[in-house]
Parts: sequence; C-alpha cells; structure tokens
Amino acid sequence: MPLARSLSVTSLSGLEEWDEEFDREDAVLFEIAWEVANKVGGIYTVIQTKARLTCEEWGENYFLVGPYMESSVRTQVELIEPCNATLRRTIDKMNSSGCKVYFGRWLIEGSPYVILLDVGFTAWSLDRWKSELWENCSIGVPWFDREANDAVLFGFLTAWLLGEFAAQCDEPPHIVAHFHEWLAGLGLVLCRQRQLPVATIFTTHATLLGRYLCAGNVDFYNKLAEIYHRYCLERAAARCAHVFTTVSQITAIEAEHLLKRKPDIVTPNGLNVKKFSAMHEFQNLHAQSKARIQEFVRGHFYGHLDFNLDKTVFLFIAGRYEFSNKGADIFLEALARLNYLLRVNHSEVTIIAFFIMPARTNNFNVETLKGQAVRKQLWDTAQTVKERFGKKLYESLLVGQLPDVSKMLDKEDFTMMKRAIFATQRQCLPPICSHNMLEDSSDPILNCIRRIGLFNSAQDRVKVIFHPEFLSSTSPLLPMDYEEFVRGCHLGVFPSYYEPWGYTPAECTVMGIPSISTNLSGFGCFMEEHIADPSAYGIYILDRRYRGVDESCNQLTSFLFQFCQQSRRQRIIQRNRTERLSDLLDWRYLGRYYVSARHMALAKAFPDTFIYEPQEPTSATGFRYPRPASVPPSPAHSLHSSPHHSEAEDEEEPYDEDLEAEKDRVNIRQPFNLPNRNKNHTVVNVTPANSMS
Ligand code: G6P
Ligand code: 1S3
Repeated sequence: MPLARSLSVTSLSGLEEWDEEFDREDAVLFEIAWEVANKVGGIYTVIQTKARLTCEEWGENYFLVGPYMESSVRTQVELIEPCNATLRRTIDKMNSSGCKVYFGRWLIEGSPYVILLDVGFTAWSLDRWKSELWENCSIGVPWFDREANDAVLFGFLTAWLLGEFAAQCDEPPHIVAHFHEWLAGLGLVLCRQRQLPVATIFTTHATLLGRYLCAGNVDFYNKLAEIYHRYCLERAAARCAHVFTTVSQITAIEAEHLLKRKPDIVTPNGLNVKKFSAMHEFQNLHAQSKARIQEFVRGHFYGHLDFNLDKTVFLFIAGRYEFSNKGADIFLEALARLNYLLRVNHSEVTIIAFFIMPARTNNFNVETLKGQAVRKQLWDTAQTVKERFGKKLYESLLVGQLPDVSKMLDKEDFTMMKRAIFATQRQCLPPICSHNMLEDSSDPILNCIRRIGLFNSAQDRVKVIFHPEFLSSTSPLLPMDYEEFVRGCHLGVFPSYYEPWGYTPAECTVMGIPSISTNLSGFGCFMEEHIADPSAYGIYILDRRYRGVDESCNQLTSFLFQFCQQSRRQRIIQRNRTERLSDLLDWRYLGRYYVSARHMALAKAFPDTFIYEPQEPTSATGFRYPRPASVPPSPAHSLHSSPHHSEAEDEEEPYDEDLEAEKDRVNIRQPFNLPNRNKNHTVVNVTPANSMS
C-alpha cells in the first residue's frame, strides 16, 4: 500500500500554483515521444520546455524515451551510465539481446535523463514485429511507409523497455508511461495488450485525419495509401490509453469525432517563462532587436528607401510551411486589402510583412546579399568621411582657429560619397524572396504574391519579404535568432485554419509581442476563454470557424488596419499588457493538467492504491482576466477615447506603468479551487474532463 500522500496549493503572482507534495518513491515516470532530443516540430518544444518542471516534480524517477539520432545526440546529449541498478539491468539485458539502447542526460533546462532507442539497429526485427502487429491488432503496415516502419520499431522497442524494466524491479512498480502522438503510440497499445503493470497516457497534438482533411490542396488520392494504417495506429493508442488527452479543446472535438474517444482531460501547452528582474526589460529588448531589423531593411530596400523607418510596422508569420493550414493564404490576401486601405487613406505608415517558412532553396539570392553589402559600404563611407572631417576639425582647433566649414569636406570626400550613392542605384524592385527557390514557379506564397501584385513597389504601403529558411544568428543576411527577431517585430500574424495549439502566438505573448491567432487554434480558444477582452491585451482572435474565408479575411484586414493606426504610446501600453499574460502560459501553472492526467492514469491502472476523485465544476473553477481597468480596451476604441492623444506626445506624455499594472492586477480572480485531501489514499482533485471548455 502506498504511503500517505498529500496535495497542497500555493499562490504565485495572482495565479495559483499547484505545488504538490507527493511521495513517489515507488513510482516512475516515462515520457515517450519521437521528438525527444530530436527536433522535428512542436512536440519537441512541449517536451523540452516542460522538462524542468517535470524534473523538479519527479527527480531521479523521470525518464524521457526517444529515438537515437546520432547528429542530435552529438550536440544535445551527454551519454552516461544508467543512473540506477534496475535501469542498468534493463538496458544491459536489451543490449545483449540485439538492441542498442543509450542512456544520458539531455542538455536542456532540468537536464532530464533520456533513454534513446536505435531503431535502425533493430530493423532486422521489422518483419517479425509487423506480423505480430497484424496478428494481434489487425493493423497492416505497408513496406514503403518509412515513417510508419519507424513507428513500429520504436513502439516495439518501447514496450520491450517498459516490460523489461517492470520485470527487473524488486517490488511491483508503479509505472506511468506518457506517450505523445501516433509515432510513439504503438508502445502504449503493446503495453496494454501484454498487460504490463503500466498506467498509460496518450496525448495527441493533432489528429492525422484532421490535418489531412484541412490541408485543402493536399494530394489526397496519392497519399491515401499512407493514411489508413497510420490512422489505425493513432486510433488504437487513443482507445487503449488509461487516460487520453489532447492539447486543446478544438482538438478534443476533432478527436471525439475522428478517433471516437472524448479526451479525459485537455493538457494545454505551456512555456518556460523567464522573468526579467527589471520590469520593462522586454521593452528595451524590443527596441534593440527592432533596430537590427531596421538595419536589415535598410539594406534590403536600398535605392527604394522612400519610406520612414520610424513609422514602419513589422509584421511576421512563421512556422511549418503549410500554406493554407497556417493561414499564409488569407494573410497575403489581407495584406493586399490593407495596402489598398493605407493608400486610399494616405497613411504615412509602411508595413513590412515577413514570411519565415522553410521551403526548398538553393541558398540566398545575389540581389538580397548585395543589398546588405551596399548598406555596409554606405556605412563604411560615412565612417571614413566622418573620421577625415574629425581630423580636420581637430587640427584646426589645435592651432586655435574655428574651422572654415566650407573646407571641411574636400573633393575627395565628395567623390567618395558620390561613388557610394551611385552604388545604391538599382534596376529592379527590392526582392520579395531572400533565397533562390527550387520550386519558384509552383511555390504557393510566390504565386499568390504574383496574383495580388504586392511587388515592393514605391507606391505600395505594404512590403513583403519571404525568408524561406528558419532564422539563425549566424546568417550572413539577417543574423538574428528567432527569439530576437520576434522581439523586434510589432505583431505576429498566425491566421491558421488547422492549429491544434500553436506555439508561435504563445511565444509572442511571453515576449510581450501582440499577435493574431484564430478561434480554430488551441491557443486562440484558450485565450478567448480566459481573457475578457483579449484584443486589449494584444491577443487578436480571428473568427475562422463561423465566417467564410472572405469575411475572415476582411476581419483580419480590419485588425491589421486598426493596429497600424496605433500610436507608439499605445503600442507600448499594449505590449505591457500582453507580457502580463505570461503567467497564464507558464508550465508552472499549466503543468497541473499533466499532473492530473498522471494521477488519473495511476488511479485507473492501480485502483487498489490510488483513488481519483473528480471535482465538481463550480463557478470558481474557471477564471478570466478582466478587461484592463486603466486604458481603453482596443486600438479602435482607444484611438477615439485616449485623452489628448497625438503622435508628438507618444514619447513625452507621462505614463505611470506601475500604476496601470496595479489597477489591472487587483481585478484578477483566483483561478482554481483548492483540491480536497484524503488521508488513506492519494486523492487527486482536478477540474474534470474537458474542464477547459
Ligand atoms: C520600447 C522602448 C522605447 C521605444 C519603443 C518603440 O518600448 O523602451 O524606447 O520607443 O519600444 O516602440 P515601437 O512600437 O514604435 O517599436
Ligand atoms: C503540432 O505541431 P504542428 O505545428 O504540426 O503540435 C504542436 C505542439 O503541441 C502544436 O502547437 C501545433 O499546433 C501542432 O501542429
């Protein structure tokens, strides 16, 4: 029988933190995902950012399980001896039976232990395991689907690992195994089929069918052969799990219909929020990063810098290149409409919209690189002339004379400057794309730009830059990493149609950068639910669920147009508010849903030892950030009601940020009830299934 265990709750800056005191000497947690120490997409971010909190909670009893990828291991993992005797015996046994299992520490925050399984090394077992899968589960995996083959190998190896570990334990263990996504799901199915003593959780981050069905122009008929068996693996995992979770309410609906199981609990994705000691440090970082983006823009638009960089607003979209799923299609269309609106309104504002979506390229193009070279040359020329000027000035002062200003610049200086100016002449418009695209003629972004005619011409108020590669601080073109770049922009635009969660707007939020998401994204729905007036906090949520494409596009255009009309002061206020929402997205707060899922699974798998008591929903179960008390809620309104507003006052008007923050803070209600306790059992009180709705 377990020891007495207790749960307690403490409060952290207005939001309650579930600070659990739970003796889990005899419980072990394995978290299994294809993206453990292997960056592919969003699941990597989930696991990597959550690791610190889970390590704090489970200490030496927490193990991440992933595939062995040599290149990632070399840069991210320190291979060490297994940390305890049971695990050493388990790994030795597997390795002596024809497997290659590695143990190490993943060098990220929290330094979690990782167990890495070399799927290639056991490829010789593939046919045998596939037959077993067919005989026991009637799931047939075709030879040509490499990803599904990897899923089979990874699944059998994971189940082997868990079974062996259970067998090597001296006492009957309490194992919790949390599997992420279909690629890891088969391990779960096998655990259940082999009746291993393991409490299982399956989290889906997107359903396979949902993604295919939403993608629109996907080559459906030619992809059919790789859909069904993957779907079977996914559905089997979801149906077999003791506890099934999705990352958002919107994916919960999808799962209910497509996987035929309603999630037991929604486990929203969090981030590892870093707090700065100085409250407005993030504003300074915005200014610094923006200056670097401006430098890049100076080079990119050389010869066409006929707009005021101080009145230029930087927008961006970033992520996996799924043109319509990620909403790049309606973003472009809205930019064309915005361009028209700004032109007819004779706006002084210029918009530069960045598209950061990786596509197949043949490196940077010459025109883009030349832009930065020209900018550098102009800078160097200015420095040389400045030095020569300074020297003459100095010499004049040394002999006690005021300089003759007309002689300070000589012919040589003028020649040098003229030559530099001549170099800025350009026969073409500033390029849309920074790289040579391999599929230029069929690329959806480029084709859409060709159709809507946004070519970076002088009369356009909206300019576009397509950077088809993820950002890197070592790039010769735009040497910034993604975080720096986001900080320097004004607004992230993510009008996704298919987005189970959507980390990009969440990352913007914790950096204090406003964003546009949709009511079809997990993030958008979550924020809509927990904030009374999201747009006042810089969280614009586009309606893509109940409106047609054209209407959504008009709404997006209007959000963008309103945003462009904000003064600098309004943007600063709004950024402060956006940043204040960080707590809501912090794992320290959202991690509680994972805790609940684990307890629920333990109670289902080991009912004699653990009891799970769902909490009745009450009015206090949910919570909402109220409208900010201080300044008018949205840009549209605030334009009219901000007292004495004018651009000239932007920097000068006294503005007490602390007072404003204080006014807003007093309204925030406590979000959760205290959990109940039971002296004899581990009693888990969480908000009930689907409580996020
Ligand atoms: C931050 C800085 C200010 C700067 C402002 C620019 O708040 O602390 O010094 O003026 O950013 O804001 P903007 O929205 O115009 O980039
Ligand atoms: C998925 O990655 P994606 O970009 O293919 O999982 C992410 C993590 O849960 C999620 O944020 C995203 O919406 C999903 O789509």
